[in-house]
Amino acid sequence: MNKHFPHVLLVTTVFALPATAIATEWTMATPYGEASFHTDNVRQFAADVAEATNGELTINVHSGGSLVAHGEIKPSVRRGTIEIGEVFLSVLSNEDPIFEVDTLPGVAGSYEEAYQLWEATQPVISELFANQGLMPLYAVAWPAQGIYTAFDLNDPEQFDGLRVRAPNINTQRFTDYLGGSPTETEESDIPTAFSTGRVDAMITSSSTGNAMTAWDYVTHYTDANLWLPKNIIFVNQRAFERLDEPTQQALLEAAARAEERGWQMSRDDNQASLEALEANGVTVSTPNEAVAAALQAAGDKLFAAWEERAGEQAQQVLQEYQQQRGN
Ligand code: PCA
Repeated sequence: MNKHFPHVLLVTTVFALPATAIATEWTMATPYGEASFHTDNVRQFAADVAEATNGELTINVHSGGSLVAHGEIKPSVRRGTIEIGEVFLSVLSNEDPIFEVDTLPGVAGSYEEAYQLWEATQPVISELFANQGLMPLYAVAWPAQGIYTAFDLNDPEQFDGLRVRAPNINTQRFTDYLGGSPTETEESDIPTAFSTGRVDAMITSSSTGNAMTAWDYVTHYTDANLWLPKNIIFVNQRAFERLDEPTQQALLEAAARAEERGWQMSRDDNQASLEALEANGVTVSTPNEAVAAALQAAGDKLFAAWEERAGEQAQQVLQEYQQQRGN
């Protein structure tokens, strides 16, 4: 330290900072826990953004609904209380039926089709978000949904009165049509729901079964390939506009990479999770004929009910997707 000119050091330090060094910090809320590949992907996305902007934009990720509950994430980003969030897209179905088109059976039964469906619906979804001052950044599919039970599911009558945990309204309807009794439960509440006997079964993916150590509660996973629903990551439009142009670009580029990486992570995590389930003693199988027929009948009903709810725009988007897919 220069005893005679202490201010020299101070002045040098201040001037050493670049003119644009007012770093921005964003708060991000996600609904799924640290064991989810979606959260992994979000964390990599945040790290990419920090690196590409030299720390000008830092995204602080709060996973598992720890800061904001799932249902409050979108309203909070809308209000600007937090800048960025992730939700399970189909939980927005009460706002518009287009948000639940990825939780309908027979629409997209593979990753390729699920991605085509995302491409087909993205413009409408972006428009609906934009009307609320929000901007989607990317979306990533979960592995196909299946059914976890504490017995070998081989007869549709086993659905009678079965208390099934479901992640969204359409899965609840589907459960209803099968004769079961659905309960909507957040991922983080799954262990309590089983341990307190509130549910006997659940519909979700291999990934969530693995992340939630399903083998603690169930013995069988019926890999029914019901549908591949998505999570969507979105930002408050005004917060985005407050960023300078290079930072906006860096964010969008990191989002594009996160989308590509996320879909691959989903495929890989599906494989790894199916193996983990089996390694932990869960029997994994596909539905037998009788169960498949019951799932098909419930699925047809679900689809018909959606068509009735859906407006012209949603139906048209679905038709365009189906034509592109070659149906
Ligand atoms: N996991 C999430 C959504 C769909 C999935 O596979 C859940 O069950 O909550």
